[in-house]
Amino acid sequence: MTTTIEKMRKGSRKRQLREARRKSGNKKTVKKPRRKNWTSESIDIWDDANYQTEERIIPRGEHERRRNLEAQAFDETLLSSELASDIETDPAQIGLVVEISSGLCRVEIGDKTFVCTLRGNLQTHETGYSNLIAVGDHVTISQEGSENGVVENVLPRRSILARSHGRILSLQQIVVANVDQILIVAAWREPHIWPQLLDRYLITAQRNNLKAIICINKIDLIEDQQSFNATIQPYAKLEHQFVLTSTVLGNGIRELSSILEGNTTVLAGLSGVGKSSLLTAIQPSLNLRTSSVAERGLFRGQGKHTTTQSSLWKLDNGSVVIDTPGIRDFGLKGITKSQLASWYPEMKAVSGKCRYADCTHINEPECIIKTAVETGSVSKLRYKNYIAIMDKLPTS
Ligand SMILES: Nc1nc2c(ncn2[C@@H]2O[C@H](COP(=O)(O)OP(=O)(O)OP(=O)(O)O)[C@@H](O)[C@H]2O)c(=O)[nH]1
Ligand SMILES: [Mg+2]
Ligand SMILES: [Zn+2]
Repeated sequence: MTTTIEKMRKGSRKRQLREARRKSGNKKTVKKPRRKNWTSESIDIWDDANYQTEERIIPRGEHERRRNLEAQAFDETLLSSELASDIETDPAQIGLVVEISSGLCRVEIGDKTFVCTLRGNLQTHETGYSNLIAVGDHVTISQEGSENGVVENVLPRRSILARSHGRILSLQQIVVANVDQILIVAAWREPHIWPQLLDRYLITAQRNNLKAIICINKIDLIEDQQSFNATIQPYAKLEHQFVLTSTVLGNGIRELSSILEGNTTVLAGLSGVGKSSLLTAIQPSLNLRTSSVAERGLFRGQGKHTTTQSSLWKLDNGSVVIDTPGIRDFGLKGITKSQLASWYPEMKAVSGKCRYADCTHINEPECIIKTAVETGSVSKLRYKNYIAIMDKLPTS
């Protein structure tokens, strides 16, 4: 609801800015950010091939000029007015970002949802991130009509899940914000389980200080119990919650529901593993879009996503979940070869006992990790993945 007082506030804000611009002698109008259609075809998929950045490029110095201008305008008049404190503390204006698409976002305040643009003076500049807001963010908005608004500020985050930027190596993209835990979903088949990816996700969870839960879905597709056990046992042994599910047979759904209860959880996993299906199995009324690998018409379903945007849902059991499009990789940027073992808790536990202090645990003699692999206290599968991941890391 746009109250008269808010309209007045907006009107006077514009007047103040106009006046300040006139005084500073700069007649140029500040361009509004490009508005894209909410329903536009462009999709925000975190797959390297399709990756798009929302970073806007502004001329050097423009950011500072705008800040000075605002400061100048508001120094003069607003400070003593009651309106200023009103803007900062009005709890009705703080909302939760539940979906983002091409520069627009949906913000929930109570039982209302507003489609919002971002205030032009918000910049990614020097934040180290390629995006300004993410699903799960708490933001302040000013309303424009009953269904629209403008995001004015992003409130401090208690946690983030980030991934390496596809093209600009020094940047990271915030995938979601303010979550407690990450549910790593893999399918036993369709798409085929890929243990190395599980290890990469586990490293990402640790780097983001998020509790990780491993979920192996589609256990109705187990064709050989022995080979299943051999593959998943190393993961069941880790100190993470571990759940086996089938949305077809109903296995593990109640257990998964209680793991989510009371927490904010982001689901991550390849496209087609069944993330949306699991959420719908927990709460059928969600009825999230899902589609089979065959329907996608692609081998292993790795190229086409059914879920195309992250979206936040509040479930009846009191949990908050964020469904994401298939994320192939979070990137391990910043980890060097000599640090990799420290992200494997079972290796870290015995580290420092090798003959060489900078042992990479591959070819060096008298290596305690290699001995641990032989005796079985470090799994052969996890160690094999360790070597494969190591191969792609920089030396220092
Ligand atoms: N056999 C079997 N199929 C499943 C199971 N869970 C989901 N599926 C099927 O797997 C396909 C993909 O499921 P989705 O839930 O769309 O997968 P997703 O992970 O959300 O995929 P994206 O949205 O593309 O990231 C659908 O056809 C589901 O019916 C399961 O436990 N067993
Ligand atoms: Mg999905
Ligand atoms: Zn070693």
